[in-house]
Amino acid sequence: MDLAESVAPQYEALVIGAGVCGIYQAYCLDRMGLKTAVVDRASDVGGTWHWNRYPGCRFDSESETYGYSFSKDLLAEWNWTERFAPREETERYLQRVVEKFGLRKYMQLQCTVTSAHWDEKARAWSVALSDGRSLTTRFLLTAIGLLSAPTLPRYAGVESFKGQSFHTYYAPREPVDYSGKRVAVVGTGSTGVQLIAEVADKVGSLTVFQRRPNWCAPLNNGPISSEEMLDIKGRYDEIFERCHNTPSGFIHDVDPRKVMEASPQEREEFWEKLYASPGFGIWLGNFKDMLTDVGANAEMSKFVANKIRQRVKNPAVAEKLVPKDHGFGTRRVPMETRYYEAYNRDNVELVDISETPIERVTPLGIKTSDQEREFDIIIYATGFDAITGSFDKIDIVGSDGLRLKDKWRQGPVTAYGLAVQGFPNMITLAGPQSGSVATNFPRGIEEAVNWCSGLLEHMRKTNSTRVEAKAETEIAWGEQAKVWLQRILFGREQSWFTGYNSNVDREPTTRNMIYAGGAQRYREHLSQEVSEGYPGFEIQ
Ligand code: NA7
Repeated sequence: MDLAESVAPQYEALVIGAGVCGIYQAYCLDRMGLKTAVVDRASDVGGTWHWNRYPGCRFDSESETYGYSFSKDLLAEWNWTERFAPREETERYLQRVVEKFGLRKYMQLQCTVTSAHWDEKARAWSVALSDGRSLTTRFLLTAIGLLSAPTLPRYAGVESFKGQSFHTYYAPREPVDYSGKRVAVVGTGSTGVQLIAEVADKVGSLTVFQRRPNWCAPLNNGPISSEEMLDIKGRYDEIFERCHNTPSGFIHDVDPRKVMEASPQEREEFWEKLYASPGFGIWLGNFKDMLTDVGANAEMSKFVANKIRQRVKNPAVAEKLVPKDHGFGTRRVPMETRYYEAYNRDNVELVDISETPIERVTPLGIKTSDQEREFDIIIYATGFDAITGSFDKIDIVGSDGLRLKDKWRQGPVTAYGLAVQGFPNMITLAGPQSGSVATNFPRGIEEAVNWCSGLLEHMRKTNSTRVEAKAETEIAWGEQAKVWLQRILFGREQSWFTGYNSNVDREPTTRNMIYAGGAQRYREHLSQEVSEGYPGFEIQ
């Protein structure tokens, strides 16, 4: 179709992705009465919670902080059954939201977007799908997830393995029978840690291939009784208010003291309490300088190292599990349930591949520099080309033939993580440098979706059909992102938050991927844009 000749694009808004973010955006578009489509390559809604079917998958957000806050009716209806809900429950929750608010009619599933090209004359995006169709839309809203481009290791022979093998993201829908099987897990990030702890007592043998250990801390999960759920329902306003006022959008807020302001005994007691408490408190509710000061961080790391040494019986194995190259919390802290105890089992072996590197995957198993081990199942918990990886998979071409992939080649460049100069009418809802990355995800995306919906409403009221971020807005935002990242120890470490991934063709340097200034400051930036009439954007 020649867009220039068409009266209007087929859709006013096209959302890519039917996960947590896309579903809420669809709800807002529905309420605004815009002609909407939501496309997703999966066979059902749920995004992350549709895909990651590996054993042990669950979130590390307190369940009552993970649900949407927009509907009192929904909050009153839904019962979470565990402090930290498993994948299956969250998937059911998202499916229920879609049914409850009549959003199914917008969903076009098993539709992979292959390209999106901006047509200046039509002021619309032309979106190509893998099934051969092409859709046109005024606004393109990406809700493609932070971790939806899984990466396999680039070892020789990965394809040659004769047993069953999969990346955790693509774990089979059908239950896998682990009993009596010789299972290998490669990778010890949050995913590997959940998986290892869950399957250790269900397999014949488990061999963990660890490149770098992470600092893990107990999740302290437990059931939510019906009385507790009733109590939570009565406190939702207070719970969301609290999340609204922490930098991370979680219920955990930093302690106003510095590490060295507390006596050794006070420190020990505080850390013991955090270690025994549910969730991210130990990471995000710690002393205020724990994540910014090397000395303060080293004290905390010593405390956690001792916990690992106490929990792992074999001292040589314990030493391999204690990170030596980074401090506690300077990479994402995997939350665990009896993870370290898994290594006390006779059927579990830890292979330190920094000492004996993997040379290749063979038809029968994995060959390290010292021996070949045979397996029935190999599970790759090797992470993602995070945040920008799923953008790179779509051929996104803006005005003047500019490719997003090229623009972001040296790292993302954005206005508030939500828009990109040269890519009009595209809102990157959970994009790099947005407030959704380093936060309790549903809290972050509600902010982004509300802002986006407000912008679309503003454009409707002013009869505008084109919005584009200004170059100076991007420059200023890039500086903001850089400044905040440099203030935290996190910014110096190689992890997915800083764009590191050894399995993709990219310099292994840290990238300006996240905005670490905190949710409150981020909100202020967005509110200011609105109250001042969007000065950071060109609206026509
Ligand atoms: P992560 O946190 O990126 O962890 C990936 C793990 O896989 C990590 O231990 C890596 O070791 C390891 N890895 C990656 N590539 C290889 C190769 N080639 N060989 C051996 N080991 C490798 O991903 P997750 O899926 O665990 O977690 C992602 C997020 O999901 C998590 O933060 C939560 O927010 C939810 P490395 O440390 O790079 O040496």
